[in-house]
Formats: sequence, structure tokens, C-alpha cells
Amino acid sequence: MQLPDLSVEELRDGLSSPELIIGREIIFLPATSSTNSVACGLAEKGQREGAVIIADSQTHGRGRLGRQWLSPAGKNLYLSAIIRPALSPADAAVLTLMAAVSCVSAIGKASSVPVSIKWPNDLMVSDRKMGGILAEMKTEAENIAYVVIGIGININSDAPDFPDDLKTTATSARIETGSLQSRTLHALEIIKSLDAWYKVLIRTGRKPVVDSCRRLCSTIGQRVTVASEQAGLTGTAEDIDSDGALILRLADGAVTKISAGDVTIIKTRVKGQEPRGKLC
Ligand code: BT5
Repeated sequence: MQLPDLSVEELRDGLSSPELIIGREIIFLPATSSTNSVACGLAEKGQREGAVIIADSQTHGRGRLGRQWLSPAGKNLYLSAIIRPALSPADAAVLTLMAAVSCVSAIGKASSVPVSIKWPNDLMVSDRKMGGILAEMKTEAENIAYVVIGIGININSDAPDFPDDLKTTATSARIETGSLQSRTLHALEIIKSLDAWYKVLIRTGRKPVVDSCRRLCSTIGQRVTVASEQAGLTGTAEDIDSDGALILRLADGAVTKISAGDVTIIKTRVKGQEPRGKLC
């Protein structure tokens, strides 16, 4: 079987609608350091909203807090979209959730892999990570100058392709479906979905995005530990609030709101609460 590759021509053909904001310009790079770095550089030089940078491989693909994102050539998707939303920087957290919701529905359409969101930025299949989102923002005075939404999704990596530290934690669309998958189709659906959800957000506000994220979020109902800049906390993830923050009930019954952090699921399930995350 021929490896379904990434066809930039097909991608541009599929994104020719004049209504598009995200995806109206596609910049393809065979290899780069990090599509987020390239996108930030272009945004600094005034690149208009909606450009998407896609690379076949990254030498310095990155996650949050300087972590590495494994980005081999010829296998997966690494893309970054530049947006300039008229939002307050304090409201920008919803953009990561918007990207996560977009990816879940896009992957569902492209390969039917049942992905859920581990708040705030992980794309999971059960307890394995298939993708992640890194949103980076530049502010000017009280406004957002630009946001780069970086998305990495494992499409055709096979189990032996992962290094030892990711072998038991990572997955791909190929591993989940048992067959090679089209990167072009996944990229197309992701960009179309990002565009659609971005329009919902700027025209209607964040409620539909947060509501959808709640439905797709497998963290809710689970016992979790959350490592944030302030502290490590353990409790039950109860909800995502209207700002996109995680609502955590602690052992003493107190409720706390977490705006950013790393969630680890503790494997016992809370009685009477089934985890969510199915596509509905
Ligand atoms: C993320 O960070 O999950 C955000 C990843 C964003 C990557 C995209 S690729 C396009 C764009 N350009 C960039 O340079 N970045 C973005 P975080 O939640 O911090 O998770 C990072 C952790 O995920 C690592 O420490 C590893 O444990 C794990 N990891 C690294 N590469 C992986 C992969 N390919 N698949 C699954 N897990 C991976």
C-alpha cells in the first residue's frame, strides 16, 4: 500500500472557500525547527490572521513548559495557525479548548478514532496521548497582538516508532485503526474545523466552545492530581467552568478553580460518575 502522504495541493484545493479565515493561506515546510516558532516569527512581521504553517518534520517541536514534542518525518501532522482574536488576554485560555474541540471532531470525521480531551490540551484515546495543543500568545498593552495555535497529531507513527518513554503512553490514528491514514484528510478536517469553531467563538462567544469541550472531556468525573505553577492538588475533576477553568473538589470538600496545569488521572473511578468523552 502506498503511504498516504501530505499533499499540499489537495489541501489548498480543499481550502479554497473565500469565507475561510483559518486556512486561507497554507505555508508548507518540508522540515523546520518548530512550526510554532515559524508562526510566531511571521506574526511578528505582520502576517495576517488565518495563515497555517505545516511541516513534515520538526527538529525542535515543543510542548508546554519547554517539553519536547516528538516530530519524525513522513508520519504525522505538525501545524500552527496564526489568529488575532479581539479577546482580552485573560480570556485566551478558551483558545486551547477551541483547538481541542476542533481536533476531536476533525479526527472523528477523518478516521473515526474516538478521541477525548484531557483538560486542557491533550488529545487522548483512552489513556494514551494521540496529540497535543500548544497555544502561545503575544500581548500588547491590554490586547492580544496574536495567538499561535500549535497542533501535533500522531497519524501514521507505529508502535515501534515511539521511544521507550512514550511506548506505553502514546498512540496514533494508525495504531488505533490498524491501517495507514491520510495526513491530507486529517489536516483538511482539522483546519476546516478550527475555522468553523473560531467563527463560533468570535461571533457567539465562548459558551458553545466550553459546552462542547465539557461533553468531550474525559477528565470530568475522574480523581486527578493537578500540577500547576502554584502547587500540586489532588481531588475530583467536577466540571469546566464558563472561563474554561477546571473545577476541582478537594478531599475536604472545598472547591477550587484551576486555570492552567498538568492533569494526571488517578486510576480509581469516582462512584456514580462515569467519565465523559464520547463523541455526542
Ligand atoms: C503538548 O505539550 O502536548 C503540546 C504539543 C504541541 C505540539 C505541536 S506540533 C506543531 C506545533 N509546533 C510545536 O513546536 N509544537 C506544536 P505537553 O502537554 O507539554 O506534552 C508534552 C509531553 O507529551 C512530552 O513531555 C512527552 O511526554 C509527550 N510527547 C512528546 N511527543 C509526543 C508524541 N509525538 N506523541 C505523544 N506524546 C508525546
